[in-house]
Amino acid sequence: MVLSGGAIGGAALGLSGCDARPDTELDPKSRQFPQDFVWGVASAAFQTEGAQTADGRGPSVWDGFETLPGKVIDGSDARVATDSYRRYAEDIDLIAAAGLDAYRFSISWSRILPSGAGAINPAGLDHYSRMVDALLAKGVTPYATLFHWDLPQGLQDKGGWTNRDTALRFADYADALIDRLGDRLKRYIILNEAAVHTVFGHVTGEHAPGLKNADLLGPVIHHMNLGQGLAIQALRAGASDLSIGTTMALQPCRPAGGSWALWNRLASDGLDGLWNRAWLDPLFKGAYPKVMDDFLKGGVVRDGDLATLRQKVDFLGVNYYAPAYVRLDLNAPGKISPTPPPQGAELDAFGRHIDPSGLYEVLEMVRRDYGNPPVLITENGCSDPFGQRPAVIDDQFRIAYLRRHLQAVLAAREAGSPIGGYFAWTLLDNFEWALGYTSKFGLVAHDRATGVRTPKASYGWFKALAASGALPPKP
Ligand code: IFM
Repeated sequence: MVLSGGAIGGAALGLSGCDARPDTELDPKSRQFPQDFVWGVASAAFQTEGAQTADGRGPSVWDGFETLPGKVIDGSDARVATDSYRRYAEDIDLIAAAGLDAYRFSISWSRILPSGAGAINPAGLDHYSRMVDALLAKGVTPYATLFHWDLPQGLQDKGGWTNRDTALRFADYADALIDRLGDRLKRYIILNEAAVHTVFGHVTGEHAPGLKNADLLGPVIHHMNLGQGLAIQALRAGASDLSIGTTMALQPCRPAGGSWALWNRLASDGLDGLWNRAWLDPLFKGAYPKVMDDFLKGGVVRDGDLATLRQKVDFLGVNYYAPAYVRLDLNAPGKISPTPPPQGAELDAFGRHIDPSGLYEVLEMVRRDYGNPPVLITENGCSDPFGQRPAVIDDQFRIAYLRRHLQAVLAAREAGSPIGGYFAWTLLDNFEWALGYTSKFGLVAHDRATGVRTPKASYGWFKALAASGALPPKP
């Protein structure tokens, strides 16, 4: 990762307990989740829907990006994906058959407004209306994410999130949704992992729109935060009985070399500011962390904006996979470089540290620094080994991953975090962005040749957990 010099401008020295803790230190007193705990699975439109030209959908930034040579490692695309635009009823059957309470999916902005703004496409709204009805008919509560990285290409052509106008258009989109779906769709998640879209889409260029310019960080971050504030206002103006949240990819940011590596602490504190706090501070405090000062120079933030960014949310969505390890790198344009996890750390298929205590740590941060809001774990899960074909059906490694992270959730609840639900990522093996289909996160395998869906061992395990609410101990 490469971030501009501003990234470390506000970094403060000082130690915060940031080293991994063994699972045994997170042993909860009780392994029982409460009766009203929400069990669900999560997905995203671009990764599952396919049907990219159906019913008047306009292109998103990912449509063009996925066709560029070298951008998706297996040369694949999401033109069909899991075909869930057409086969959503089968997906819903799987969710209902597992006895899950909720389905978190995302809405494709360019199905509703094909060029991102202007005329509404009723056929796009009809699709999600049918889907919401189908979920409700099966007793599954829909949670809709408004933005999961698939910005309409029409808006990208005008600067995308670097352009303040995109924030206003986002509010129009929210308005169109509440107008048509608000009588039945009551739970909304505004942004998904805005930090990932910002950094990988605008700084490293690994995701759409494929830009590589750290100077864009300030405008992109601010306009996404602004769009979020305006969208929340639009939703609340349309209905008074909504539950609205937003989802962040929270990561403990750890210095290479451990807590005493003071130089590297400059980098890890800088990353914490940009990755976590540049989103949490505006929402909960109406301010940006100091690290953002350099990035926001030149009038990006206008009078009145900060009040718009600070909105009441009914929950914070936390996505967690792994901690980030970084070092100070004066020769890198950004001075922050990613480093491998410490030697001996247990790694996932991405080479990331499998560390449930990192989840506990970010929940602790939310509790301590942001007023302890209600939390939903809106994503957590792990991939098969890269390139694994066919998918691992007896996926004991995934069961272990889920169990260990849910143990951290129980421990965080006992420490006082009001965590009301957990959504596994994801229902079906699907299009994993730049990794194409080489990475499989599903509780259910998807055969791309036939479309057949085959539940894995983890699906059965999660089903039993949702039924009992009792987390099994380590076998
Ligand atoms: O597939 C992604 C998802 O789109 C966002 N969160 C992380 C998942 C796994 O990498």
